This record gives sequence, C-alpha cells and structure tokens, in this order.
Amino acid sequence: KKVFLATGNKKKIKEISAIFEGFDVEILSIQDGIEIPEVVEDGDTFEANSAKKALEISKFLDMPAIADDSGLCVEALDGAPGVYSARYSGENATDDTNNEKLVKELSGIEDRRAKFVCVITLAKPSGEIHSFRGEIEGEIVDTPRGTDGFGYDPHFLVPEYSKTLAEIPEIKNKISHRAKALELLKKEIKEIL
Ligand code: ITT
Repeated sequence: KKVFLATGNKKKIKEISAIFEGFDVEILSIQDGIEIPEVVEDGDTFEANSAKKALEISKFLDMPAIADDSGLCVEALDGAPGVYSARYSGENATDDTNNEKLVKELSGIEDRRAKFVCVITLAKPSGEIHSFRGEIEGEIVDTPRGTDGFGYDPHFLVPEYSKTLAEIPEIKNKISHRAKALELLKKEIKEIL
C-alpha cells in the first residue's frame, strides 16, 4: 500500500519516514521526485489546515495522501504562534528569526508553559478524511540547546528529561506531538487504505 506525504518540509519527511520505518505502508514524498502545488493554509485550526493540505494533494495526485499541520502554542501568549508557527516572524521567516521573536515576546514573562500540537490527516481522492491529534507539553527556554530537530526544538524543554527536543532526537520520535498523532494513524491506516 502506498500513501503520499504532502509536505514541503524535509525535516517532517525525515521524522515521519523514521516513524514508519519497517511498517508495510510505503511513504512517497517530494523526495521521490513527485511535484505538488502549494496549498494555501488559511484555516483557523490545525485540523482545518491539515485536512485542506491532505485533501487537495490527494485529489491532485489521485492517491491517498497524509498531511501534517503542526505548531507551538504558548500559554502566556494566548496560544500564539499556533497555526502561524511557520511564519511567526513574517513572510521570509526562518527557524532562527522565529525563535528570536519567541524569546523576545516572552522576555520578562515567568510563565513558560507551552505545547506542540500536530494534526495528521489521511485523505482519499473520494474526499474521505481521517484526522489524528497529538500534543506534547513543555517549557520555553531563552537559551537554545541542542542541534537536532527543527523549528522551535532548541527552545522547547521537556521537563521529564530536563533536555530540549533538539538534544534528544531518538526520544523525540517516541514522545513528540507528531509521534503521538502518527501512532493513532498507524492503528487505522491499513484498514482505511
Ligand atoms: P508543510 O505545510 O509543507 O507541511 P510547514 O513547515 O509550513 O510545512 P506547518 O505549516 O505545519 O508546516 O508549520 C509548522 C511549523 O511549526 C514549523 O515550521 C515549525 O516552526 C513548527 N513546528 C512544528 N513541529 C515542530 C517540531 O516537531 N519541532 C519544532 N518546531 C515545530
């Protein structure tokens, strides 16, 4: 069975492929030379954007597709950057400029609680969709630590390990928002496809 992973983010492809390693569903992506159009993410929720990405690409390729919409929600910032996580610092945002903005917004604020959210959607060309949500709680630290992972990982401390997600790549793929959503998908994917 084959499914297309509808993302332009190579770090997501790496993490999701690792989680599906040894599982007998074949994951295709842009790294197999398949080109896909850009999907406009104009929804207010992770669920809406995830479903939109999966559905549009599934119809475009006429095969089942998976999409990942994810982001960081910071308690003291009323859930920001949330669905705007990728573009937090503007149109030409990079992980570095996003992290700079995050640290600045939290300066002088004691409450550091945050969570990562991931909504994975599996869509079929018929329009059928199945969505799965995973979350991980942590705390934002001002000084980045670790070089693995991507995005906000160097600033996201996991209290149970006293390490940021960028310091614990093998563990990240077992405990992360993405890992949790994908575990739920794995239980059902073979039946759905
Ligand atoms: P696609 O839409 O093509 O999948 P994207 O990077 O634009 O790629 P999103 O719209 O879902 O994906 O934005 C997710 C952003 O949230 C991402 O760019 C990171 O800044 C952040 N993020 C998501 N998961 C993360 C993780 O595991 N670790 C660190 N940051 C993460």
